[in-house]
Amino acid sequence: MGLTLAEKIIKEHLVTGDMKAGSEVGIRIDQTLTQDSTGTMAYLQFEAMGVDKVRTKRSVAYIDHNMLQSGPENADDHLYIQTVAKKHGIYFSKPGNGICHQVHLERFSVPGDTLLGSDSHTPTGGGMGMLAIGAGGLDVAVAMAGGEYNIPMPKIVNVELKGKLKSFTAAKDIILEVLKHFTVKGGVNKIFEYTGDGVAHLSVPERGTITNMGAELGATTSIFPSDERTLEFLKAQGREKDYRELKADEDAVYSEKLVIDLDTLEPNIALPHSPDAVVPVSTVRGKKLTQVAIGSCTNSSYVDLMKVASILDGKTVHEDVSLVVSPGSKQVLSMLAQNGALAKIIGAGARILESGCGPCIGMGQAPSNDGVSLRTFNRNFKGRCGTDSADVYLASPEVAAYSAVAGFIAGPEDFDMNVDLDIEMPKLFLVNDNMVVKPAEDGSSVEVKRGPNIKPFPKNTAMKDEVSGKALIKVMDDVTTDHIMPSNASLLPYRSNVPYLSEFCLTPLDKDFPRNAKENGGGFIVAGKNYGQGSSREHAALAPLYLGIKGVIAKSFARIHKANLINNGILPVTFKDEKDYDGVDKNDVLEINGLLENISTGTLTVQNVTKGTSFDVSVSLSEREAEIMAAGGLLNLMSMKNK
Ligand code: MIC
Ligand code: SF4
Repeated sequence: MGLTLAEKIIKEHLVTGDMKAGSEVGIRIDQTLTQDSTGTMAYLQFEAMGVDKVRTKRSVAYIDHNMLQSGPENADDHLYIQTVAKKHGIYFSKPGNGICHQVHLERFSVPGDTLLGSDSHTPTGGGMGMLAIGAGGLDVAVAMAGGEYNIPMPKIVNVELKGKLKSFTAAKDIILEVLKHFTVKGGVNKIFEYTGDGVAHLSVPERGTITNMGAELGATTSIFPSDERTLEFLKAQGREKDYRELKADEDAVYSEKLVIDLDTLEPNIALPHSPDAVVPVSTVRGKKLTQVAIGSCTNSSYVDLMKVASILDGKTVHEDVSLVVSPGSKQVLSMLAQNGALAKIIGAGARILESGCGPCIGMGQAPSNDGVSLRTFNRNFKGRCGTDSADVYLASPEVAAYSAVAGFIAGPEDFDMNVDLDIEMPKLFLVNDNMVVKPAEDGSSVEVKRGPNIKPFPKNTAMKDEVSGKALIKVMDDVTTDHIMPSNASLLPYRSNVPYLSEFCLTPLDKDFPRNAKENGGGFIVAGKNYGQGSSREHAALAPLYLGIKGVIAKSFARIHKANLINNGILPVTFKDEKDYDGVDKNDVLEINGLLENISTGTLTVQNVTKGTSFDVSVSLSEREAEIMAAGGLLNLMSMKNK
């Protein structure tokens, strides 16, 4: 029986376990990436492991999330990351060099390598035929120290692309179509593997748009084959030597299959407030806009922005619309500047932001109250843009540019068919890596600079046999990490300061949660399905840990968040019977006994002391995870083992 491409790469990197869907495998990691907002924690944790030099082939620390420097906090963080990187063998990508995923695709990605990144959109590298996975900072720190990375062996889903996109449809429309089909819950513990004759018509950056936003499916990752188009991209980046052909066997077996006909695909749009609320653009055509934002790690490649420039050429952005454009990397921005496309974009009345995450993570450009924003990004969760009452739609750069001029969401009937959107990927990109600082050959004399914003991370204590406490909050399905640990312009500078951040934990859902948790000495979180979807931010586990949260009882979990809870010794359990969710109310006192003995059996009983009832929950942990839980978190376990 043949292997899928993902299986081949896992097999090549397999350290422990057997590749049976659902059972845990440990894989060797070739490359890591971090960004500033998760990076500080990851490097503090790495330092705690006492390893001099990273043991990966390539590790890169990017600064792209928080670059406003509205106070000294994030400049301090950047300095910490820069010095810690230099000392320990890590490349450092300076602020302004670009968004981690875009730059990594351009300059560091290698087909067939494994990449672990402390950011949920790390799967962008799947566009290059890498097995690229997002994880919490601690898992990335372990990988930098040479440790394996553990995941439940995913099921492999096949998405077959047939035909060729019409000139005004885009890679974004493909991934929106996949999201419409599978939803934000549909990808957990699955890898999406793209095949079919349509693949050959997509360039590496276009493939990157698709694998990037595969994160919104909750998927482990997404991957494309490495083929002629991959070689073409690597050649254009002056990295031909990194090429290797890779594809699935002809007789590979997939667990599910979706076929998308590119010839008939129409432009899509995701409605507020979820990336899977996808409809054809034509159904919301005419909706008035106040803002259009083009950029993010999903859609800010050279070709994306060249299309935008062609559409905007000689036009004027509608008077009621603010158009902001953030090119994905220094490479993209300099090429647009050199060939005149930037002048076309500026000429139309766009505002140019630096190459970074910017508005995507709420660092500036919050829309007005009740504003309507159309963005080329990957997430539109309520409040993420910085304005609770705003409505955010997600679409392709083409739709965004036409809409900016029209002043409303534009449908195909508003597109100017005379504009040539058949933009070829350049034969040679402008390569200038002078914003990438190399690590020291010998880091022993490099001094790591720690500003006052860098506080120690909280640590748990060994698991006790009995845990009890109040249900401090009861939340609905699809709670995102943006709800658990909001990230906006005022909070992002404090990513190295968990005590401060914890004062905002879960406040979008319950203003009193942090105070309530502290007053009660901690307790439980009760949740619906897909708890913790969205980002990889470990802060969504660290802040609850700081507030004394002992366990989360949910209908189901998002993969990365569940791993982050376990790594920090917070018990993640699921209702055996989902109906029991209805029987728990906020402030009920809950108790779980016999944890030490029963944690590996798969079932625990929760006593609802307030109601005098009880219900069963499942605890699905691998042996390794049960060991981590018992030690009160991964760092405790590692230091116990090192003694
Ligand atoms: C995001 O898109 O939400 C982020 C900000 O990039 C996060 C990482 C973080 O919270 O720092 C992610 O996607 O993992
Ligand atoms: Fe940055 Fe947005 Fe991409 Fe996250 S999703 S890495 S915030 S651009």
